[in-house]
Amino acid sequence: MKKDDKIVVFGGNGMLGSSVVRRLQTQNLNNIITVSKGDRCDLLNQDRVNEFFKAEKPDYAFMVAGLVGGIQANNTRQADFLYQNAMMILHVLEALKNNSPNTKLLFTGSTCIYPRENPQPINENRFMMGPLEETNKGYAVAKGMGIIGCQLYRAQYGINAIAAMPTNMYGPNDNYNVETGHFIGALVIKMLNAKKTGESPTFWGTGKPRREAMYVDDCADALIYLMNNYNKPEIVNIGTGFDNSIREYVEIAQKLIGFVGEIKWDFSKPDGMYEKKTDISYLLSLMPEYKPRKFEQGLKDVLKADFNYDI
Ligand code: GFB
Repeated sequence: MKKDDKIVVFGGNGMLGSSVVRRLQTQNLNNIITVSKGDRCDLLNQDRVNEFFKAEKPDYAFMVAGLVGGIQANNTRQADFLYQNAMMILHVLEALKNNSPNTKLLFTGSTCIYPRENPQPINENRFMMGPLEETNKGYAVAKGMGIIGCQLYRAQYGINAIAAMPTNMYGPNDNYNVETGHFIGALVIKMLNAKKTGESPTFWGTGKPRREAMYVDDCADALIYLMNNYNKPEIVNIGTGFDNSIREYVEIAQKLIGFVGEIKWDFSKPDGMYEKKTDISYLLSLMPEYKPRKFEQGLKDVLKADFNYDI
């Protein structure tokens, strides 16, 4: 990407989209259009998306928009997650084909596209190799369809569409709603609140599942790198390569924030996938300098960025 290139970030107000914008700006890339929910370009409306691409003809488009949420939001709104995420990427691909075929597209999926059970760490070749996790089936099918969409529009129409699969993320501008958000965002809010009130926080499930936790800016840097350097149909994992159990994350946050009371667990809530550590060897072969920060550092960074809480 060069200084004057026109770059669109779909989902530019979200956690990942806003991070992509911030990180582009640090590279002096400022010709950026952000598109968010409620804007002129409603991604659920093919006509609006067509008009947008016809008018703007951007050089690059980061498709990081989507209906996203944690395990409970996914599990209880499976049809919405399926429909909205599937339609958004199909509309973008179709609009590109008809109105702006020279735009390079980067689509973000998710590691939940992989089967429920995998040899760890999960290599990209596990896509479509087995039954999906039930708690996010709708989202996973939509994101998997997006991958195939990118590959098929590339093969049939020559669209330069690439697809990256980020692992679980947290960071500035996260969704801190404890009902609909992901685990790390909820962990931060619940632990800060426990420290303030002295009341025990309650976490979901058994605490045994293992997850990676990637700081969103590290993901954004990898996406920007891929946009600049990668032009193939094969998907690329963006993870950390290291994981912890949910219980271990709670202990780390407890120690860092300084809450000494009891932790409660709500076993009626689902655990989801037992483990999903990503194999990031393909990404490292493309971007040898990729070095995602450790969770302890990222937690300090997000506490400072979003809560002005300096440790
Ligand atoms: O991050 P999370 O909501 O989503 O939950 P997934 C991760 C794990 O943390 C689960 C546990 O085992 C939860 O039961 N957990 C414990 C909590 N306490 C909490 C809490 O207070 N809030 C939340 N949210 N979880 C998502 C998918 O799955 O992964 C999405 O649903 C997406 O589609 C994302 O793909 C990457 O990791 O289970």
